[in-house]
Amino acid sequence: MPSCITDLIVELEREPVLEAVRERIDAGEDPLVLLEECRQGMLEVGKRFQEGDYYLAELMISGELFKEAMEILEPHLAKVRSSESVGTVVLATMHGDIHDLGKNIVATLLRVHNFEVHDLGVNVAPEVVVEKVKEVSPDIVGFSSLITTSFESTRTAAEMLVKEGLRDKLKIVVGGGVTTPEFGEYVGADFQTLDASVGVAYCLEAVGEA
Ligand code: B12
Repeated sequence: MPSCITDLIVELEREPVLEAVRERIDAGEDPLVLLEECRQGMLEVGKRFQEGDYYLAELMISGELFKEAMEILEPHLAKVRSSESVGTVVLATMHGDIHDLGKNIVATLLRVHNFEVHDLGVNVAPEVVVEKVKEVSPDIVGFSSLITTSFESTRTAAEMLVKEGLRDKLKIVVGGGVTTPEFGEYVGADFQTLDASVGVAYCLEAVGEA
């Protein structure tokens, strides 16, 4: 059953979305529940885009709207944060892909759980990932993938980590709307998920904090 926030996002109703998010967060609702309702809305927007009912303009508006909703939720997600680092994560959206909303959520949630996060941004070349891994020796490398054009660069980055002898010292996690367990295998990842919270739980387990 789609929630009110999900429906409002699909209809691109900016003010009502932001109002509903504010009201429900003020009423003490779990920010992760609200985040998931927003994400469901984005999935439906994507479906309408794919079916030709929405165009790029609607896709862009939904992206901005989602970002604004996250600005309201983020301080509430960050509330539980303390200070001691439990591990290091390098995050990237790889070459060919400029989607970053999901990656940014993962970064926030990881920081909430006291990971040191090095977010390399979007459209990242595989070499940049390798350089960062050499520099910060992370426990985990996370790739966010929302479009099939970034599949090859993601795999290349993972292969380069193997060639450089860095792969055994870290876990690779992939996530993002178009990823599947098969994509995880293709990349040689240790874990794949469509859910940021599940991904963070895996990362905590990987560093012995679960
Ligand atoms: C918003 C959006 C945009 C915005 C992006 C804004 C931004 N700053 O990110 C804009 C308008 C820029 C955009 C552009 C395009 N888009 Co677009 N976009 C979307 C849309 C509607 C929502 C994506 C989104 O942000 N969802 C909300 C977030 C929160 O969800 P999420 O990313 O999945 O993240 C969650 C989990 O997956 C997980 N997660 C994500 N990353 C990671 C990483 C790790 C390590 C872990 C553990 C977890 C994790 O955590 C998040 C929370 O749980 C999707 C539809 C869809 N089905 O996803 C299409 C979609 C991704 N776009 C698509 C397309 C085709 C495009 C364009 C090519 C359109 C065009 N003709 O120009 C361009 C791409 C340009 C490029 N090279 O990248 C297609 C991709 C199709 C495919 N199979 O490859 C989709 C699927 C739409 C569709 N159904 O056709 N898009």
